[in-house]
Amino acid sequence: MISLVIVFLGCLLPLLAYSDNVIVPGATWTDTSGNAIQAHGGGILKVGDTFYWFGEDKATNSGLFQAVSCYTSPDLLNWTRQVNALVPIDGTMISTSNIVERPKGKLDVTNSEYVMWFHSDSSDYGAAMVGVATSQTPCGPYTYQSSWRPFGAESRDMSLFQDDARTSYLLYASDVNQNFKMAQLDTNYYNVTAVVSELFGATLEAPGIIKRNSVYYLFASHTSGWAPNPNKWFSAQSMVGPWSSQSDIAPPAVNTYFSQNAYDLPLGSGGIYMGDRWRPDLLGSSTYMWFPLDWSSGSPKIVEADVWNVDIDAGTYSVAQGVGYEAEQGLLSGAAVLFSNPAWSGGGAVGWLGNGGSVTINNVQGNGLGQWITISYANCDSSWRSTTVSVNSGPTVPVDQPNTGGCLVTLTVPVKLDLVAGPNSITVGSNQTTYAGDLDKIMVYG
Ligand SMILES: [Ca+2]
Repeated sequence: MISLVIVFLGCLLPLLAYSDNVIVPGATWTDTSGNAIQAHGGGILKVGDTFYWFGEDKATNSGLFQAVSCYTSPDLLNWTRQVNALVPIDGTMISTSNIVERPKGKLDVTNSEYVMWFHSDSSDYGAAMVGVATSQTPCGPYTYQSSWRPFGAESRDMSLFQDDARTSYLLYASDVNQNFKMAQLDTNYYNVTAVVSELFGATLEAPGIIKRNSVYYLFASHTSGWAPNPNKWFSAQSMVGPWSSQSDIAPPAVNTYFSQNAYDLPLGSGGIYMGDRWRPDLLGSSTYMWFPLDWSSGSPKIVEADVWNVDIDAGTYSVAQGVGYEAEQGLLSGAAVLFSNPAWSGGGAVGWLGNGGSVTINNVQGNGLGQWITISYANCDSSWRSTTVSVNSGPTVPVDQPNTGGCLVTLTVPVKLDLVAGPNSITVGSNQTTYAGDLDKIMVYG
């Protein structure tokens, strides 16, 4: 009997540990082997019923080229790492002393060939080229072809947009990132044939396009290095424009929930914003910020979803409804102080956490399973903070807190915790010698 139980657990635990049925922006996402997903600045290619996610492997935290990874998934939730799609080649523009960013793969039906485009650059970003690689299979490995400047002009941040089976476009930041250009590809997808649109002086990066009801929606960030900014959308009836003036895809104060666009995937009558939460001092720990894109207001907006699910077949998404607990209702300890301001949820928050200050929120209802908790906080420093969280006086778990861009601007960060079924006490800010962000509230999911 005992051995039977052990065998059963041995089979069950990996499934519980590694399969996930929700998307939690900002969490460390793991693949089906339990390793952190390394696919930054990524792009999605769908072939049949399989999604392929290409991205930058930054596991060594270097900005220099290590590999373009390839992950596959049937559902956008569970990802299996495959062979690397592109690996460095000494003495070329894709050596380990150069830059390969924002890889995007498309199927060229003319040649039945997969073609990957990427930002190909020198380590000082002075070369400013595009690179192209080709393969007979979606994950590759791809064969590097060449790097060059489209029409002799600079190309840095870029993406591909496939309009129909035979028509694709390069979207790229050109001319010292001042002018944003869209150029049609040739039928092989090996080169560009003509610039079809140019947004002069737009200073855009990190582009993507979703075509919806025959309207083209361009999504892009502005230029602020690794730091986030309010990402924008533009629309046009045709790829040759004219393009609308820019509009926000999220409240500008939150800087796109501290993320930058990487790819935009159609989903039913809406889409999915796929962004990166860059962490420049620890690039490999940068996380993925995917949110539903919703057009119900008539224009695209990010749905602020801390925990959500997607149904590929139905083309729909569902946002988990959590239970909120206000920090100001908690028990303050040490140097912690109560802040009052109508800008906070519930009118209050708790500050001076860490360095001896903490707050304990009691009667947090748990279900006895692992649960996602999000911490809503403000950090008006110019750099990241971190906080600790502990359940029922148990071990403290560190949680990173990016700067929020304002002392009354809140963001959420997720952490998965084991709550007991019934009431729990959650303590924030204990056992740390740095100052945590000001705590507005926590939300408990599941
Ligand atoms: Ca509050």
